[in-house]
Amino acid sequence: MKEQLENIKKSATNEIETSKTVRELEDIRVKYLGKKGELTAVLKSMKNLSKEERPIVGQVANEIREALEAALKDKKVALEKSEQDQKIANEVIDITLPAKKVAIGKMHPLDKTLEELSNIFIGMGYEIVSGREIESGYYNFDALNLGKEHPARDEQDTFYITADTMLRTATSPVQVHTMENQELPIRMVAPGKVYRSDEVDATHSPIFHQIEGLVIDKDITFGDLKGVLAEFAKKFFGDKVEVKFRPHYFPFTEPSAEVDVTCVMCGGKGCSVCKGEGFIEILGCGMVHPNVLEMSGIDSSKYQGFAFGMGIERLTMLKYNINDIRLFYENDVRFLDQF
Ligand code: 2NL
Repeated sequence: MKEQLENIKKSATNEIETSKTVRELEDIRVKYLGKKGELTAVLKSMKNLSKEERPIVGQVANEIREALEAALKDKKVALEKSEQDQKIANEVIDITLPAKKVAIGKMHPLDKTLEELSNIFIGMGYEIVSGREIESGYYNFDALNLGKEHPARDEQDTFYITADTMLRTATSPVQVHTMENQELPIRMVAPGKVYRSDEVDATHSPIFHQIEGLVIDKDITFGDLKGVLAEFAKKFFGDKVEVKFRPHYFPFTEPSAEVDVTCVMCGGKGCSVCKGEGFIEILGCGMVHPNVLEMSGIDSSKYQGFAFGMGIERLTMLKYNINDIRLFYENDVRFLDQF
């Protein structure tokens, strides 16, 4: 029986030493020390021993049980620690790995120009006003001195919804509504989408963006118009540009002019962008026609004003040397990333 006990001790000790997990260790405990365990079985069979043998074998058996319990406990502590170490090692974050690149979007070049234009005019005391994109013939044409026979009213040029409702062809209707509804003086700019029935090509799109300005007060002169627009041109294109006012015709202003600046590409020497002129046109402007003031209920003998209009796409193309308007609407990130 002693030999049997020694064998149990040997094999149990060996199994404990080579065990790899806390679970395995628990299985070993049950196998030897559990209710139906091998050592327990030996202890149970001791009743068959003689009176003399019983205490001797009993002592050995108890010593073995104590030794095994101690070995199990030590091994359990050791295994728990190594399992913990392993877990920590697995959870380590490698801070030397380069971070994932976060793709940050950019402002669209047209929005960038719009924001720049807005800031210039806000800086000069102008209010930003927006309005509807669907207008009646009165607000889109008549109120601007564009009579029933004006070519801009042609079905070929304007998107009609009904005979007398259409997509606005300029943002001027916003100014007309303001003249009708707002107290004088007025100092405003109206940016927004406008619509023309044009074929798409490198410089045309049926939807594009404009910003128009309107100032109405007592004693407003062409000198005020020149000062404001020259200041604007220098703020937008840079201090070095020369500004030229060239006589022009618009039905809604009298006198009217177009404004040119020295070519942003060649600085005035003459190139393909300015077609050898050295100057490029950036906007149209003029003193608001008395008919336009009167139609909106403003006494043209007491009040005068100036107005101007420019294309946001055109300004952006000139400023960044972009040669095709379609690039603005295709949203190719290789284009958008450049601004
Ligand atoms: C251009 C020219 C212009 C206006 C727009 C305007 C508006 C009212 C009264 C008078 Cl309510 N005028 N707008 C005046 C002159 C020129 O735009 O070439 N735009 C792209």
